[in-house]
Amino acid sequence: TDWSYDPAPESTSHAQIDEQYGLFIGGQFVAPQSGKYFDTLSPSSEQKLASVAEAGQADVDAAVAAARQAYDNVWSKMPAADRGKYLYRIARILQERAREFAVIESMDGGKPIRESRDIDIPLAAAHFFYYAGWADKLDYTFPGSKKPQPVGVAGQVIPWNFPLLMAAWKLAPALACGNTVVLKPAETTPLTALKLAEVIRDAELPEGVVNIVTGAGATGAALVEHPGVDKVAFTGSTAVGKRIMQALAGTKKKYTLELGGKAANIVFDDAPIDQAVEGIVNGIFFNQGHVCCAGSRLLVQESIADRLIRKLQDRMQTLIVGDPLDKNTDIGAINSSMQLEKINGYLALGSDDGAELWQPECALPSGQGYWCKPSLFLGASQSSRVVQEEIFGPVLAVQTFRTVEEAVTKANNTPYGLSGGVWTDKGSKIFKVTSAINAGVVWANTFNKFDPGSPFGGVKESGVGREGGLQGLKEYCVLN
Ligand code: TXE
Repeated sequence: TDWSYDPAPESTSHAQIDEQYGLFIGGQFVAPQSGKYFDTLSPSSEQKLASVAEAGQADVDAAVAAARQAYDNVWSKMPAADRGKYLYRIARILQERAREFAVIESMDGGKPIRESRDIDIPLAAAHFFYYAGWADKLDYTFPGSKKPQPVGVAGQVIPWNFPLLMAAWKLAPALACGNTVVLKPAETTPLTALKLAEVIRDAELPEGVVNIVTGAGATGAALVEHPGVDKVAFTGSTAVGKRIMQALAGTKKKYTLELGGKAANIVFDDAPIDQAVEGIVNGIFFNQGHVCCAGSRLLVQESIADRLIRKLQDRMQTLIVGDPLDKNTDIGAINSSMQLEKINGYLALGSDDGAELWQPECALPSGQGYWCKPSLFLGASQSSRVVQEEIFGPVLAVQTFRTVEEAVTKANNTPYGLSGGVWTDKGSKIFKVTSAINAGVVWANTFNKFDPGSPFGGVKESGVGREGGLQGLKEYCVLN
């Protein structure tokens, strides 16, 4: 689907970033009670973009109290069709301000403007449109249930790889069925969530229905562990997801966790090879590889391995690493110095694991910024760390296989189960392999395709529950 949308003529192309942002609580921007702020940087220039409030326990208490009040007095009691109207309004304003959001997303997070303009922002608006439509259609929708009830106050914690889109994934279904929300964006990319707070204010949502608290992990922990929160939704690392699960054990909170991945793109010898190369490139280099469902492993059938790898290397020679705001850029800046350090740690591992590191002769921007070349690990063994662990960068581990069974065994042999890809000309092979792969989503002859109507989520260490579609909505409902 082409999610792009011609912004309305009044659309601002110009990014307005304030010097300082407070917390969005009870419909207003307020100062943090501790008076503490932190800087958010541009990963391409390492320059400060704004200072942002750091929410402490008292601020989280205030945000949860505001959400509770809005839940009890207004939002859960409102006719469902009216809730839908508010969501449509948010979607429409996001479209009108699409260019501004795209520029800020690329400045704060480092992703290429082509991606934030054509994917992140329009798809975020599409999520609000999609769930707006569900708001008044929930009665009798779920088998055996008369009228689903909202869960209550949702505490939502999101990561830095798709800042606005993750906010939309979390907020839209929660609001559609009558929950109120406290949302915490990631500390390296808070700006589009704060801009979204402005949109929510401009859409005149009742005060306290959406509250946004910025801060680091401690703020997230205070939120998910807050006794006033009824439902937790988290997207982030498997390590933190496990910690949250432990903290919630014994409470009655509902939760969904969307965690890491290590997806295999499996290419059979009968695949359309040029199309597969494009899919592999999109699978691992989209958003610098900061994608939980990235196709970070390539499994290629031995008989075509040399030819496919040569074509892939030729294609990688054409990739441009550079300024996120330049429309020609394919790979932008790595999101943070910490993430770059993590990726470089894996690149340094390579030969120790018996794999051979290959990178194209591409130039990296000189001077400031966090940059990484697109990289391949050739001949990686199944037990190597580059095959087993989530790198979350533009790094592809390449292995070969001979039979369908070997491909499936290798694909399933990691702790994760979020996504996968199959490339073949044979429909029967598509059915056989997609059903044998133990993952939440498996694409065939394409990769990284999203739709608000499609549920997304993982098995094994990739998480619990689903987001998107009707299944994602169900996670925010109590069904009687
Ligand atoms: O993740 P964290 P990090 C993976 C990826 C990456 C690694 C580390 O492999 O390299 O995780 O990234 C908040 N209670 N993914 O350190 O810490 C935090 O403030 C509650 C995959 O950034 O999990 C941020 O808002 N919240 C992933 C969010 O959790 C806590 C996306 C994610 O940060 C918390 C991101 C706590 N105890 C990273 N500690 C995906 N599934 O797409 C931190 N946070």
